[in-house]
Amino acid sequence: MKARDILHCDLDAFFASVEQRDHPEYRGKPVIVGGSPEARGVVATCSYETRRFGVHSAMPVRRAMKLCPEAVLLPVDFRRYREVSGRVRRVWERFTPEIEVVSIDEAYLAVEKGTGMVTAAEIRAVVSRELNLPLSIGVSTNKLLAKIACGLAKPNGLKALWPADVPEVLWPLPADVLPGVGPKSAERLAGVGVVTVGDLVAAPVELLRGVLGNASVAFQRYAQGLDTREFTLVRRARSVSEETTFPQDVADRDHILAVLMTQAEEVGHRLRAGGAKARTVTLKLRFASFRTITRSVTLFEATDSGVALYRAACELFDQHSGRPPWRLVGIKASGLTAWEQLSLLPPSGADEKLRRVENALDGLRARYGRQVVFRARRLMHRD
Ligand code: TTP
Ligand code: MG
Repeated sequence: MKARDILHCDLDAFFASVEQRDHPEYRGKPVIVGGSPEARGVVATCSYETRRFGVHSAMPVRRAMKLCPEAVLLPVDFRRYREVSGRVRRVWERFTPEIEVVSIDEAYLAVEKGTGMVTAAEIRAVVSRELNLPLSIGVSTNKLLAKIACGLAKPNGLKALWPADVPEVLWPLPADVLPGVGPKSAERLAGVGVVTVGDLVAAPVELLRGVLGNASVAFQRYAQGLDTREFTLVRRARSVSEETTFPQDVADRDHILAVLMTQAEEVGHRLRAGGAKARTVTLKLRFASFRTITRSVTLFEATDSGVALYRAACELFDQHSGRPPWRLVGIKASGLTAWEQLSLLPPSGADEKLRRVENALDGLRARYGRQVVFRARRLMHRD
């Protein structure tokens, strides 16, 4: 398994945030989403304004309304939240094909080592800008530390928790920050003098066995920040794509090619970030008449190179460009293969050189964000 940075992404007060976004009059107010008190409903979630009053998920709504009488109580609109959840996932898929979806508002993403924080900041910016929702992200080298970091980042924050920070940051925290240590276990641990994560590391395993049973060894490993759980791709993106609808129809071939180059580089970057290569390149074109065509080509060898994707798209464009002007252009890379299945053919000298250039670009981008890298062609046509 290639070394990766792991992101744990979790939307803040998800159902309540969607309601606050769609109904500006609820913003900044305590909001509870849940069943009706008459039907003995429970709280699905509540906005952070409500949490100050001690209200939390799974609490009876009747009790919650006593704790926070001014709260706005809203019914659960699952269809809406599912739809929003799908949009959020599509944002995640723009950044990496390696996604482990955990729940309606939560996922682990694996990205190239060293790029975790920059990618996380970009994801948060996109979710804020395009979906107007607060998202917290924790970054580390394994799922456990990423999830804990996300909890520390909440609400609406970004935090890294690297293995080297474990003694200083993780050990002073209460033991129940570890996933799986619920309030009941925490109470019983406190009974034997184990209050913090650090106490858990230091405690003799026989002492813990009385409280946590057979899981004691696993929890002690967690307490040291160790986590060897596999990254399970519940849902691996089947394609990576980019498309652009122009504010005004474009009749200039060079302009189209410049946009395709930008898109191809973006798609190539995302493939490399996710450790995947694509076998098929699809060009999408929409004409002024709204007629839309897609044309594909299967490559001789799978690629993650922006230039190779661009070349294929360019050829497709020249074969199928039809009559200008164009309204939309897009590129899709599909037929994704993972690292293990890559070609065994040795790369040719030219490929090797290109690979070095693209690695350098990825490095720049990892350090300075996606805006830093422009090729001359893109600069010519930048809006
Ligand atoms: P969570 O991510 O656990 O909670 P949250 O997003 O509301 O708040 P935060 O992550 O900031 O702590 O759950 C996601 C959604 O799932 C939540 O908005 C509502 C729903 N949910 C329930 O319906 N019942 C529950 O008991 C929990 C925990 C969540
Ligand atoms: Mg959440």
